[in-house]
Amino acid sequence: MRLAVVCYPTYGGSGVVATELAQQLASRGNEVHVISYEPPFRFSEQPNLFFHRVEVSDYPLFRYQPYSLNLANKLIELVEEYGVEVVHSHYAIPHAQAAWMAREVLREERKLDVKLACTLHGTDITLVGKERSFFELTRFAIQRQDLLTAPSAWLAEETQREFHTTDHNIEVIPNFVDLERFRPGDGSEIRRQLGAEGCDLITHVSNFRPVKRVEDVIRGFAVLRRSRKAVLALVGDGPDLAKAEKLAQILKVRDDVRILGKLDRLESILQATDLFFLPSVAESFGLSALEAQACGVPVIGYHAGGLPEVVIDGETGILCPEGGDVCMGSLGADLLQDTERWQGMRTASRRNAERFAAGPIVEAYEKALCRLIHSGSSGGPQPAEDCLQR
Ligand code: GMT
Repeated sequence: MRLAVVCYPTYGGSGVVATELAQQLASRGNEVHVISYEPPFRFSEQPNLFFHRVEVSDYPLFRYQPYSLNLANKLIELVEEYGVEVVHSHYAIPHAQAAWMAREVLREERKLDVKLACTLHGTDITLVGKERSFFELTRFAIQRQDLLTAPSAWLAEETQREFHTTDHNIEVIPNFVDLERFRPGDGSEIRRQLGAEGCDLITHVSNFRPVKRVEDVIRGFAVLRRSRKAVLALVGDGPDLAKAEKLAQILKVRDDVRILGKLDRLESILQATDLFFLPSVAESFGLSALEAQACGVPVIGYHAGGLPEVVIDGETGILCPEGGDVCMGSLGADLLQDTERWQGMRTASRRNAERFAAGPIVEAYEKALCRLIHSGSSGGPQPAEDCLQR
């Protein structure tokens, strides 16, 4: 296959999934062109994998740069130049709209037919896409895709509920994890560096947006801290980080909070971690929770969104009712107190993560995309075997 992958390059799950999928598909012999405004986080060069930058014009008349137009234009050029067969957008806005625009031009003027696939990731549906100023175009563009996927059944249902995409089956293909890279390991050196020797290490990783409820992380930690000697590591960056720091000061736990920023080797900190906190409003999947479990770290979060599809409540973590920061802190402390139960959860977490091994999940994507390419302009399912040439 020859495919274009459109994604955000930033520190966040959708860019990570898009990049890792692109790398895996390239390793399997497909020609993959990644398109964004800069090379994505976790992108590295390898055979069959190419990065193309979307150049954004800086004309003084524009108060807001029309990125979607630059992207659509780039897609037209790439499809023509490399014979791209399918454009796979990650995160609908504005990628799905730009891909649709490119396809219209290619069909009308060049008589070329490129297929469109879009993986929905979360807030593109649950927050941004729902906003009135985006709603109509998002609904239109996702209806025009030949293939829609979502990482959880919850997000697939939310999409159908919000956008009434009844004529579209959304294929659920979960996110995956590199089990070699994310695995239990010796975290003693990191614990030493963080001043967390002889105490518990709690970690939260995110882009610190309101949806992550980072203040609940701090409140939950403050509760846990009442009965346990513990350190909290905050990994990542975003608009609510300053608020989190302020609250830590108010609750008098700031001395036990380590603000680490964006880390390339996330696995090192996870290997040193005892509990992972993720109290999001509604996480479509929670890739960081999967990476934590792969390192043998139980997750404490809320029973919301797609998280219960990734964390098994009572087995690989604890899911409190939404907004239950006190529950998070006190049940987290109880778990750490009960070493035998905590060890059992560590083992179960790793086992649970093995359900999300990259191999079969990448294969599911490959088959779905292949089927599309060979489905003809009227769509219609084709057996996957006809698609895969290897
Ligand atoms: O939707 C977002 O907040 C952005 C997106 C990202 O780029 O980080 O995160 C979403 O996609 C991830 C990959 O599929 C999921 O693991 C996250 O759960 C999801 N975030 C939300 O739904 C809040």
